[in-house]
Amino acid sequence: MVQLKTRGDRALPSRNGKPTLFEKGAIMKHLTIASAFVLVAGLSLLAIASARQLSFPMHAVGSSGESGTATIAKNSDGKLVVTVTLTGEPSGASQPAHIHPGTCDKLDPVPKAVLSNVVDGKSVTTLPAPATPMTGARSIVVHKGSGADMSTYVACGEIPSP
Ligand SMILES: [Cu+2]
Repeated sequence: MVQLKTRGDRALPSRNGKPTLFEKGAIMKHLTIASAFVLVAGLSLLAIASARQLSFPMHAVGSSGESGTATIAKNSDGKLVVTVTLTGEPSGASQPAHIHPGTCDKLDPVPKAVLSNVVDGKSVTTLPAPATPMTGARSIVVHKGSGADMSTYVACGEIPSP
């Protein structure tokens, strides 16, 4: 469920993402769990405690052929950096990405947070530090495009539950 990595990218550059709807509790809850895991796992892992990060798969939806990984990490300012990396995105595409309530099999179509578009297979968004608890499942969803293509999902990944 919770994977910890020692990647050194927790100070990823902030881009254009200015989410207004982010439901803040979700990520913090997971990060708290990740931190607890590090402590339980022993002193040898203390070195990576400051780089705590969640990583989970982004699965292709339908025949999109787009899949990859999402990570949620805390940066040095205490903000959260959400990174989505996909292979198979069509060349030149700019695909909207959101956090939606629900699981990938049963998504609420109304997003809770707006992420940066996925361009060249990557989206990086810095979100404010969480303040309220999460209720229910949350998933990162990538849409085929804007307008009519918004209703077509090309990739989805469920934020791991405790
Ligand atoms: Cu969406």
